[in-house]
Amino acid sequence: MLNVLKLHVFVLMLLIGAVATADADDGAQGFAACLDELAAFARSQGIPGALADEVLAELKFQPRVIELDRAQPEFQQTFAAYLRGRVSSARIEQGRRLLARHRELLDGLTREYGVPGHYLIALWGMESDFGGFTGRTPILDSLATLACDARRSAFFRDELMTALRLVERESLEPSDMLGSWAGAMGQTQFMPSAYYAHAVDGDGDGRIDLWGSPADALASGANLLHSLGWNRGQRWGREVSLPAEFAFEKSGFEQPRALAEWAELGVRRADGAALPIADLSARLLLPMGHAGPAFLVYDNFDVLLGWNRSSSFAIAVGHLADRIAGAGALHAELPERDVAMATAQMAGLQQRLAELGYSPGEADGILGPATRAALRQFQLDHGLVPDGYPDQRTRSALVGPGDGPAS
Ligand SMILES: [Ca+2]
Repeated sequence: MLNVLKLHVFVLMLLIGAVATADADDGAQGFAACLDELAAFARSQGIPGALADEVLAELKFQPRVIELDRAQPEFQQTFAAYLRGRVSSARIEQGRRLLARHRELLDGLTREYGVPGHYLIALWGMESDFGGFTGRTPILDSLATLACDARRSAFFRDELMTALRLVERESLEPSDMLGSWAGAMGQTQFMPSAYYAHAVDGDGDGRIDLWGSPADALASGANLLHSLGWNRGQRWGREVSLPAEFAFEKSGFEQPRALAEWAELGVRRADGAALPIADLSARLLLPMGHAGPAFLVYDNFDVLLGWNRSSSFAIAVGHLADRIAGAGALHAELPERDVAMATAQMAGLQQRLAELGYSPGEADGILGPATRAALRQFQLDHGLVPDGYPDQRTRSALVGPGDGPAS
């Protein structure tokens, strides 16, 4: 029975063209064999054999890429540090200049795709500092190295295949395809699959060049957001102010409420004005807990999460877009005393929550929606402000005082 099963698995692997994986340790040797299998797989996918052989033969194993893929940040950056790093005054000013310079193109993109220009400029700034830095790693090397590594083999094999199709379709020179260590390319930092499916020719020269053409990058960003379901005429969300007495347990990504309901709960615009009257569903996010800024986010926030699954990223894009369009700084102070938590410390909190019967999700050291929901429940049960944020009081209640840096 076991042998039959093994045979089935073997046949299945042949059928799906499974690729042997090379350990970082046996590096180059396993890599050569893996490249042969990738070439065979490429042919089975209808990629011209001559092209695949020629491109793959030149690829080099990149041990540094494996190191970066394994690296866990020692500390999770605080939201305040993240936001300061990405929404700087220099970036806002350059964004405003570029918004003016590309006005005509951007207006056309808004008509066609529904996305206002300031969001496209903000994403351009976030991804590559407006084309100033697009990465220096040969991405075909990166993709092949990761495809030949066990951890995420199938995902990167498919991205490598798409990259080969791009070489053919866009007549790209493989050695010119530089990007991030994980294979993101050009001024929008698209993975090959996004480039292939969503990039468009913005300057009308008949080619899609995400490295050299700002117009192609901006149009491609607009097309991707449109494909992800951008709602024309709606914002990403906004900063809000909360009343002195507020039921913080109503916050969180998984708890949508009608805008009118938030207004009834006393939520106002950050400047104190009433919320707009609109038939919108919104969620209240408190990235730094009750002591930090509060945001109501709308459906377009989820569209930004489709670009990059990080709430900090999506808030930073939305806020940067607002600033580029002329808005002022956040009304709330970003708490200065907030200390970055070590990844291990955060994982310890998650483990403790699970031991106590809460459901924080995987103990990965990342403060995601499930962990925040578990923290809110724990805080409610222990008479703490239920904001889903592990401030010092909450950490002490969970694991006892004296654990980790005071904040
Ligand atoms: Ca073009």
